[in-house]
Amino acid sequence: MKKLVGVFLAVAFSVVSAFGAEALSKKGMAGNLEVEYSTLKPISQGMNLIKVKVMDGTKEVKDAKVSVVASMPAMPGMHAMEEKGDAKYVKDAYEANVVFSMGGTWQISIVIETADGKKQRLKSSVNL
Ligand SMILES: [Cu+2]
Repeated sequence: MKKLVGVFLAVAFSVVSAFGAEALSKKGMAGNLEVEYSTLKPISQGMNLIKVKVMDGTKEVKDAKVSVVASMPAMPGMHAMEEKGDAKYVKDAYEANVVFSMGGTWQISIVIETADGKKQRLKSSVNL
């Protein structure tokens, strides 16, 4: 009986943590540009849609080339990994699909090349 209660609690907790996990939303600067990146669902192993908004002061930048690079340094038994997603401007934000092939901490680099050819980057990280 005790064992059964334990199993029940484990299931209940995993359901709570699945629903309790929050979608990602982070902000930072890439040079003089304010960058916000977010996901609709909690970030997880596999393919994730990442939305990126770029502001130059109060003006939204919609015509830049934006890419999202996720990388993880080598660890014991695993070579370094890098995934790149080129973003497209869709409706109200740039969107990129990025694959996280394993759990852990990933370095995120969002590269923004504005129409004037200037490249600026936001460095961040996510945990999954
Ligand atoms: Cu790894």
